[in-house]
Amino acid sequence: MKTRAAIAWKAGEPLSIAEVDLEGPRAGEVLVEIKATGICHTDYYTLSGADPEGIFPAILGHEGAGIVLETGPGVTSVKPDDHVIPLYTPECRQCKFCLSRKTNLCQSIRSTQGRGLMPDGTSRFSLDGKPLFHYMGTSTFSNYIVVPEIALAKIREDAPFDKACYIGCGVTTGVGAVVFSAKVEAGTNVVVFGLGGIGLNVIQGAKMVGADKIIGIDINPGRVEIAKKFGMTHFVNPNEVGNIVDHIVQLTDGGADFSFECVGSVQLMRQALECTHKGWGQSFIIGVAAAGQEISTRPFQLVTGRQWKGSAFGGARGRTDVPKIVDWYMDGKINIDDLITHTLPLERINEGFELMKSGQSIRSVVLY
Ligand code: NAD
Ligand code: AHE
Ligand code: ZN
Repeated sequence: MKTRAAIAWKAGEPLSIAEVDLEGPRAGEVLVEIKATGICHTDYYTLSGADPEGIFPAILGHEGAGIVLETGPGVTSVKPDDHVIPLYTPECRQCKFCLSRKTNLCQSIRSTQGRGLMPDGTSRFSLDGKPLFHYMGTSTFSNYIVVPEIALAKIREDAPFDKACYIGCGVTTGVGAVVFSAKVEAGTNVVVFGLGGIGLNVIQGAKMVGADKIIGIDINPGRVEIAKKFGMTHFVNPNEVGNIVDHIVQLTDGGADFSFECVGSVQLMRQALECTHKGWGQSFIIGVAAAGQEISTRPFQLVTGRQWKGSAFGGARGRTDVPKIVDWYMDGKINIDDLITHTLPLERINEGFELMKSGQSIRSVVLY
């Protein structure tokens, strides 16, 4: 079949819209009509050329929601007309990682996914007979996609696609980092570096679990109002204080219990670690730093009890936890609507990237 898609031909160049060929689902695969997709900073990161796994030409996008159209042989967990969110972190429930119960990082198809291919080592997308690469196993910048069954969370049918798509990455990453990865306790102090599409979800997760001080840090003062609405109690603009670490340590009487880096800057990752409390502070890296970047700190920071950790997809097990997060949204426990600042047709997807880069948008959503 044909599908309309935004193609990333080359690093650093705008996406171009074209009709591409999509092969039907093979064994264990599912054809999905994508109804809406968010634009996440990670899409920009890969498009920029900073991603060591970035390959071109590819169809980017990993924050979608849609409807199952057709299933391949052997598929049992979804059927046509089911509403689904594609998962860049699948959940096979059989690999060593899934069975460990210690991580959400299912590895059953990670190596082919990282090479832009389906689990059998081929692509379903092509143009003029030449293959185009998949991206993060999802490629939601295409109106129709083929994905492995284990990479689909079935969600309730009354959840609107234009909001549910954001649960495919940003909402789950931010709220999940608080709830699943850090298990933030009520009454603790939380610091969030970066108040964008991820950081604001960390803020609302921290508020949801009853954190005490919720300190937001951003260089964009335009983020203050929305962050307060989502639960931020204190704002710090690093350009307006001397030493940001000292400032936070003072604000929190010795350091934060938890910090989250949601920018992708190795300098901020260090500050995020060092502003946590001696003896027990935990700092979670969420931001994705460019190829070649490395983090550093004095080992003394760890000797004295601070812990440096990371969180991917909020520690969520996609098929199990994503439907629960959809319920949280539908029950009014989390707010998605106010974070989606712009909606665009696929033809204007490049404007969505510009809005993110210039700090004008929180999330732009493409509607098919
Ligand atoms: P975004 O562009 O919406 O937000 C980034 C925010 O950081 C903006 O508000 C910006 O003003 C702020 N910022 C930039 N430089 C800063 C600085 N020096 N100090 C303080 N604030 C600064 O991006 P996003 O979609 O929220 O993504 C954030 C990061 O998280 C990216 O690196 C992205 O790749 C990563 N990410 C990781 C995961 C994961 O699973 N680990 C999932 C999604 C996104
Ligand atoms: N290819 C990148 C990896 C980027 C990365 O860390 N991705 C996150 C999700 S970001 C979503 O917006 C993730 O889930 N990582 C775990 C994994 O297995 O990729 C790079 O830098 O190499
Ligand atoms: Zn993302």
